[in-house]
Amino acid sequence: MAMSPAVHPAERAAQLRSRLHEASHRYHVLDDPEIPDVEYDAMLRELDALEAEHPELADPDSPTRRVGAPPSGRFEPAEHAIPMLSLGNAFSAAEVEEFVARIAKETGEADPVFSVEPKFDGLAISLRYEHGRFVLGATRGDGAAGENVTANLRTIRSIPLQLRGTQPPAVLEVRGEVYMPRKGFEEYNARALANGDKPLANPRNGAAGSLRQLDPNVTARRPLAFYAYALGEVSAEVALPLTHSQTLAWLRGLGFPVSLLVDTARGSCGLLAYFTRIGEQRDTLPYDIDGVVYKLDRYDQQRTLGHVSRAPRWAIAHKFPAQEVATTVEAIEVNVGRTGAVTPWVRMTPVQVGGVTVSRATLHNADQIARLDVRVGDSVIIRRAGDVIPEVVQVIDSRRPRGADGQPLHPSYRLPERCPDCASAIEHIDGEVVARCTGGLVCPAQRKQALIHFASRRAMDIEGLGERIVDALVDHGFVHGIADLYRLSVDDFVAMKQRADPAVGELPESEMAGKIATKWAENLVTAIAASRDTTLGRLLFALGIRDVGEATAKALARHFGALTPLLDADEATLQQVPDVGPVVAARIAHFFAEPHNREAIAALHAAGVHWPEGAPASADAGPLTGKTVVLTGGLASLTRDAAKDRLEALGAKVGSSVSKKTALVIAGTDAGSKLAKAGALGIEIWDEARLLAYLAQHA
Ligand code: 9MJ
Repeated sequence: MAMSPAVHPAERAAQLRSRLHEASHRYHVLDDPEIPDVEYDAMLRELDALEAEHPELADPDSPTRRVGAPPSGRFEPAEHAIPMLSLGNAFSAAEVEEFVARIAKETGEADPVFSVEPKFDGLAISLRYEHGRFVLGATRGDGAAGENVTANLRTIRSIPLQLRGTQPPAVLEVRGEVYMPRKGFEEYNARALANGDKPLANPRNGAAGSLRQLDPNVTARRPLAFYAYALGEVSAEVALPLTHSQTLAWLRGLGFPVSLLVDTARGSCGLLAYFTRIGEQRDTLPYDIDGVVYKLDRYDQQRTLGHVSRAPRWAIAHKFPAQEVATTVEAIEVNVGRTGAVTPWVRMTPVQVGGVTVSRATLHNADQIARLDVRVGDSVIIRRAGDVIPEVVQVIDSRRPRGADGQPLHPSYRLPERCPDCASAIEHIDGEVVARCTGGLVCPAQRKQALIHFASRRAMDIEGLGERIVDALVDHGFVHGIADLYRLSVDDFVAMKQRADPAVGELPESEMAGKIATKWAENLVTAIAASRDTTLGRLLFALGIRDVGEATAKALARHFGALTPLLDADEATLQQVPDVGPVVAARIAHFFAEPHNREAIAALHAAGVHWPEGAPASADAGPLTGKTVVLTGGLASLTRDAAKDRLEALGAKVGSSVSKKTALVIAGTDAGSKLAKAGALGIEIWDEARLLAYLAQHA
């Protein structure tokens, strides 16, 4: 996006304005944005800088001079008595420090107090109440006038139709954000896909599109919610609080939802600490946020600072690093999973998203490919949320490579008919979203995934046996089935390493062969050997039975106590296990009916894999049955997973947070807030020694 020196500033400004106008039209009027927000922000900043540097380029119609887009004309216009401002942005700690320094200078206060708030990613609206009744609701529009969407807003349950309290103001305008909670968004899209309707691109577009429906009955069926964060016009008789944070508390009292995450903080250190704290919670929040907002708390100080064309000078939005960016598709490939599920994915030009470089994104399934029509060469928007695999969310149609005849250069993508790993047919059953390779265990891709799962931490927990090593073991014929792992020697690993691609990252560099390779191989052999001593629950989970997750595997182990009665159980017996319904019971019975699966289990047994067996559990079997135990802090003599296993074997449910329902808290070293909370709630607390004594007693 950087300006090339060859381009004249006036030309560049014109180019940026035209692109920004187009992007803004697509976003605000058509509800169909085509470029990611970061690109828009970057262009706007470049234009802002250009206009500041070249005052002769000033233009009252520049996109830098207004807040949003004009009303689309589909709704009645609604003028804002007080303009609806947007916020300036900060993208780094340095910009926040600069903002605070400026405010400190202009207010003369060294350490001013700020109201700190999450920045909700939805649609800004203004709600007008006259004598306590909701009379008008409008979108921001261009800041001076928006669209009258009162009828639609009335359908949102978190917007009060009547203020609480006995003496409502003659006029009160409350501003805030309409958003779509993540759960509602996901449920809506699942239904839309099932009904063949167009799914929503993301929760923000979902909120905007839903509010701008001409039929309020449609809006009423969309899962929307509201958070209040600002005031508009307020009639003169109201004695307003002196600070913004007090106003938010007052609004709560009037019946408005105000986020519980709002707080106050002092100085840039306080603001940055809040940014970090909210950033850590971001992925677990029930709604999307794209940053935090800092607002100078005292109204008298806000007035001293005033505002510029678009935004108040006393507030700033501190944005999280982008989660959505544009890049180019270099190839579309498929990956075959443990159950044969075929997942298409794109290899793309590497890009930074939210601070991480990524070069692959998932396309989920064939339906998603058909919906997006992703092709090689396309510019696409990808999104990365938390630790999940990045996904392709949109194709930028206007950037699709086309020939002189205007036709796309590349055809629509079709899933291959044969598995790229074993050439077996790929089956796409009508009504099922997922296509599957029919190769079963002849398919090396499925074998590899089964091995990776078998070795994973929550399964057999073989440290160091990751994807790359499993790939090499299967590709070079060292391992076919899971039991083969237990036959591998140090020499096998060293020989495999010599044959494997020297670039394989997990393997030591080839020059360092010799001693280091031997040490590496010894560690792996030791880790594999250690995994022989396991639990029935882990083994059942490790087998990778479809739909048998960790919790079901543990429930099966507890219920049957031993492997043999489980192997012989029919579907009706299996359904007596908590949480096992007819589908899962059928999967388990089919799995154990397959001779090759029974052989694999026998081979594991023969290779020395063992686990304690006991009597089948009755409903009140374990001494901790029905009790929730929470582990906090570090334990010296056993891992947290091992402690969890042992407690669960005694019937306990191991929880992650302390509440009134917690029966017992095990506090290791450096236990923090959970321990304090347990103390406050009067919950029984044990140290590690007490836990070990108890486990020994009940072994
Ligand atoms: C959002 N989007 O969450 C403001 N905002 O205040 C919060 N937006 C805002 N405040 C004044 N928390 C103008 C915009």
